[in-house]
Amino acid sequence: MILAGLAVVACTTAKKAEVEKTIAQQLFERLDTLRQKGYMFGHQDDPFYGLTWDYQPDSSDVKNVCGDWPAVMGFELGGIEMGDEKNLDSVPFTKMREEIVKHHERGGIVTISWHPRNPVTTVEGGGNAGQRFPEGTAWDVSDTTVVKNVLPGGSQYDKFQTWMQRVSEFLATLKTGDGQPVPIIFRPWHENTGSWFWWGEKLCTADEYKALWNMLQDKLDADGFTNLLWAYSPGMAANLTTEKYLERYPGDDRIGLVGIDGYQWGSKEDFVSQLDANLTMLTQFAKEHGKIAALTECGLKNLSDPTWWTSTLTPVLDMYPISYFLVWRNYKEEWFGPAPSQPDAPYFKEMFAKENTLFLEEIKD
Ligand code: BMA
Repeated sequence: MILAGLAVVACTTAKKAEVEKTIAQQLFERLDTLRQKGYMFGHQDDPFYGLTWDYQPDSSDVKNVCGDWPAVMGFELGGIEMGDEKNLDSVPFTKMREEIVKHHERGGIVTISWHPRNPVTTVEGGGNAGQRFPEGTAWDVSDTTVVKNVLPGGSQYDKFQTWMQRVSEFLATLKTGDGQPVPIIFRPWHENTGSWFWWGEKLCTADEYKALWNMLQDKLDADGFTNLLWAYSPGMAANLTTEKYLERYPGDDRIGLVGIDGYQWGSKEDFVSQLDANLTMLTQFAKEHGKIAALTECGLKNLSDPTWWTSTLTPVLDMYPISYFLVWRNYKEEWFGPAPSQPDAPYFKEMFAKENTLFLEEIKD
């Protein structure tokens, strides 16, 4: 009897734990399961604009090439901190909210990045007030004390608290019709081992970087977000060893997904060998630390080699247990995704047809 009673208690507890899994934990498990089928394709700003269109309902260059939506869609918060109505790439935040919820409801996965302006050098009104790139933007590295200045005791502390509050308020609106928060891979402070953003390697110490990370994470935790799977993603680099990766890593208790951002800017050979070496390190790291690995950003600008998808990228990705790769946006002057009637479209379709590349239809529950 006692034993039976205990069994009931144990069973109820297990059930409760199941029920109490946070949305972020459930997302982690979903990614972990899907990874066994293959790796997902992701595209930044997919539903907003493409090479020949802007803001048409239910459109997507990817879908117009292969017939399916990307499994993962990336969205960008830059500008929300200023209270702007549109992000730094002119996407209205109201549209962004709609498309985030829509993609989640059609069974897709959402990831969010943030390129906040430089709190020291921006002026009130930011780009809209006439500041010219890179002045005042995330890419403005003219002042090397920005991170220090947003931390407690710094001159920009109060301003930055407001900026984080605006992020929090936007994230709080990402809910389905019945009030359920959308699961999100949240990926702030990325490419931090380079020095092109104000939170980059030469712009702050490792301790300052971690304090910056923690300040944002602690704030959003305190605000009650349990739907954010936190992703850490330095840039691909020749020297990206495990030690290097760990130098600014916020810690196993803070991170669910580990990534790298790696573009091909030079030769195919250099890209392939660096990607290969970095993914070896990353997937080993993920295994040892119990994390999901992903190529959180990648691409070849304007697909200058149309065969890139199948000749360069996937032969490397096929060798590693990554969750997804995401290519950046199809901006008319600089695009990383496929588009109809572009020379890379047939190669993209070939990649789409591969068994282990996952698009929306293959990941829906
Ligand atoms: C960059 C470029 C910029 C854009 C930024 C944020 O890599 O695409 O044009 O503003 O990402 O999306």
